[in-house]
Amino acid sequence: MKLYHAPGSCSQAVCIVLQEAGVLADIVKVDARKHLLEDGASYYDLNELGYVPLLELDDGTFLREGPVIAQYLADLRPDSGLAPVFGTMERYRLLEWLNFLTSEIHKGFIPLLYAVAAGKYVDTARPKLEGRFKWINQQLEEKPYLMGQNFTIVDAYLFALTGWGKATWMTSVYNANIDFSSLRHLQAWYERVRDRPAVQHVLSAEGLMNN
Ligand SMILES: N[C@@H](CCC(=O)N[C@@H](CS)C(=O)NCC(=O)O)C(=O)O
Repeated sequence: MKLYHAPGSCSQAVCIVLQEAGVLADIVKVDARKHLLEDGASYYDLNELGYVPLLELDDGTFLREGPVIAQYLADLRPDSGLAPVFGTMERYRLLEWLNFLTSEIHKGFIPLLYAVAAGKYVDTARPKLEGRFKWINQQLEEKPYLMGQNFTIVDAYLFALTGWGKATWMTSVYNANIDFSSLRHLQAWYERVRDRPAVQHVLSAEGLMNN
């Protein structure tokens, strides 16, 4: 298997899931802004949509969409606990989180990432995003992870996205800083996830240990 990945992007969540699941894959770096591979080849030749993550399976077929790739990998290792079994109510809870993170947080960042073009839209997008993070903070009041006692793929996804609002490289390149100062449950969760060996491994491989 090969994972096409851009450090610090949403595909970081998939790298974390690979590590947590103990699934081996070659990580192929993509420059997601220039849409180039490290050897200069066009990434569009592999994915005409131009975005990461993209998983190439051993039979040469491709799987797109981060939340789906993460579930596929988690389901390869059912004992990992990274995703509840299909057909259970818990699986629908996981899907509920994945859909929320995709539509309300991941894509909620877009106006901030393209702030110059988006102009005044940032003024409405940022408080909306901060409100969503505040809601997540409340959800974490009485449990260590989003789904309860165990780390799952939704924690990996939220970790990558929360990093966008916290990391100094992001706030200097973009205008993506989010005020997390009063969200202590989210802060504690962030540190808990960051300190997991699999996450440390991924951050170190991406050169993002100091963010
Ligand atoms: N729907 C896709 C969106 C992925 C996405 O937005 N990837 C960003 C990085 S976080 C990217 O590669 N952007 C480059 C581009 O769209 O050209 C998914 O959830 O996997």
